[in-house]
Amino acid sequence: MIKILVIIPTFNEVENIGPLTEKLLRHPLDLEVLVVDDNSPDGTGARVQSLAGQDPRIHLIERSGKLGMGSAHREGLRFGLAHGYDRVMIMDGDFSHDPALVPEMIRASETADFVAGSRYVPGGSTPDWPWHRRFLSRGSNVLSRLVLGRQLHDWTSSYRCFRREALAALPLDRFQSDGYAFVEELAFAVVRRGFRVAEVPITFLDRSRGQSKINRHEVGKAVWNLLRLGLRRLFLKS
Ligand SMILES: Nc1nc2c(ncn2[C@@H]2O[C@H](COP(=O)(O)OP(=O)(O)OP(=O)(O)O)[C@@H](O)[C@H]2O)c(=O)[nH]1
Ligand SMILES: [Mg+2]
Repeated sequence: MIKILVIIPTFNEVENIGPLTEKLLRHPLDLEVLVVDDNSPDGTGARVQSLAGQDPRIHLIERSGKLGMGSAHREGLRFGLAHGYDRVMIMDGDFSHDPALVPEMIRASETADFVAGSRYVPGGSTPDWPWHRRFLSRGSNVLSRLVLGRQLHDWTSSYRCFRREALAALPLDRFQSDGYAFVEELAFAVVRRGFRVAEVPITFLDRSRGQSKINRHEVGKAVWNLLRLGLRRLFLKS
């Protein structure tokens, strides 16, 4: 059976992380979970540590403070490479990404090097969002398709699955963004290298517990990063 790692970055997800890891580990797959926690004040790290004591399939990287979601993804991806997993997945720790879709993402990865859970292919949706949030996300994906390419319909989704070989080809140390912008930068690096991509439709639900961490500063940084990647695409053809 293929070895799967699911990375979950967390900052204050103490109510979500237990039920989420439980659902993930119930799949009849050779699957392990890595939580990358940024010393959450609500005690997420301690909760995960106690879960890890009961189940060796749960791993924890505890960092000193809030270093950003993108840098947590990066740290998790490095762990995945170092420990020989065949597939490395990433998902949010707030149930916005349905853990029941893991087998479908893994199936899609049989013929794709990179699978994105997508809100913007037929069957995908964001039913909970007010119009302004839809507008922002849709708008940034329209822009991303113009700037980065048409290979993906959802460049900013952080529900993902990598085949090991694709991940190993990426220069993880050279990525410049640490926050939400990293998500796009990573997908762009995959596409630029000509890897096979696939999208699985997802219904993105709002978190029912805990607080949102996205803010205007992060959105601004993501827009700036998009422009930077676009310029690179224009001037560096490789
Ligand atoms: N390790 C780490 N995880 C983070 C950080 N910021 C956010 N996260 C986690 O990244 C995932 C996505 O963040 P969310 O706060 O849900 O952001 P969002 O999904 O854009 O916003 P909402 O769904 O509206 O709450 C969640 O699991 C967060 O706990 C961070 O600085 N460090
Ligand atoms: Mg969320």
